[in-house]
Amino acid sequence: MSETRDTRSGMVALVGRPNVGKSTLVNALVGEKVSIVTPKPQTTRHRIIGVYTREDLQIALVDTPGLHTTAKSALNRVLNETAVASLAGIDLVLFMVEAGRWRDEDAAALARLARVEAPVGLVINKVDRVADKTELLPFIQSVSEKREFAFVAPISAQKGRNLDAIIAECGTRMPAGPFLFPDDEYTDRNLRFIAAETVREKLTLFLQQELPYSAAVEIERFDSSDVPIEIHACIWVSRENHKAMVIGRGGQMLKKIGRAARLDLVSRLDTRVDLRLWVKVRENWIDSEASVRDLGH
Ligand SMILES: Nc1nc2c(ncn2[C@@H]2O[C@H](COP(=O)(O)OP(=O)(O)OP(=O)(O)O)[C@@H](O)[C@H]2O)c(=O)[nH]1
Ligand SMILES: [Mg+2]
Repeated sequence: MSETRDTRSGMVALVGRPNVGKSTLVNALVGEKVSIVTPKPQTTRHRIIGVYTREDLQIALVDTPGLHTTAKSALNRVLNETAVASLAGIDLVLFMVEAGRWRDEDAAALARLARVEAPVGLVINKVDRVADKTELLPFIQSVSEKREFAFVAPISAQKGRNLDAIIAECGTRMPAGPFLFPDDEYTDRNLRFIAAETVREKLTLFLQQELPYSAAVEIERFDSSDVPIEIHACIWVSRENHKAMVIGRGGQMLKKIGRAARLDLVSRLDTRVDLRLWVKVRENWIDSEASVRDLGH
């Protein structure tokens, strides 16, 4: 007789305004860098799945772009749409906020969950930043009253605090059934995507102001048939003066971005990587829905 395991498996979406720490939590739970993280809002631009697997349980954690209210450009609109569309077929939603900070954008993000049928858990992140813990309780109380939450979990995604509680709360709400992903797979994204995101992460980290939001990365060549793996990436910017900023004086900035991205990829792929970068201008691409979609969003 064949042996059947009692397993649970389901989908959990992380939702919240930009910068609350959704991607950090996905990475911490999965134990791998699935989704890029930067101190700047609107870092995540795609629906990215990170897979948590243990013997009897698999949770597909769906990272989403932060929901924002300043939906001025076509890119902004597409990001919000991506986040909301990610809620289809979800078993549980984690609504994430920052401890002690409730903003209009949090309220707007929560409002978008009004018609969601799945249970919604409240995750209060960055509790490590609250020095006086007595301030935490009234904050948790006031946010919990804003809708019916299945549970409340104060955590620090960055410091790894109380993450067991998240797994436990998610685990009990996952339907019984076979795993959705092979148990050695930790993301639904391929290396090509990961390479593009790694370049975008360094670009966002090293360049100030609004430039990173108007930059996209496209992989033009990805050849892993030999060592080193050969990757050619194009950084698309929306204005001519942005191109000069990305390249930097004497090409210094582009070199810095390339070096940091390459080192990251080498340690992740555990092999040598030959990464080449180009910068090209596509005028005002963030304002054109066709260009936004064309560049992979
Ligand atoms: N102090 C502290 N910082 C955190 C914690 N979790 C995340 N951060 C920081 O918060 C910033 C934003 O984190 P992300 O994970 O990129 O946030 P996000 O919600 O995915 O943001 P978007 O993708 O823009 O929607 C980064 O600088 C993180 O290092 C935490 O528990 N404590
Ligand atoms: Mg993110």
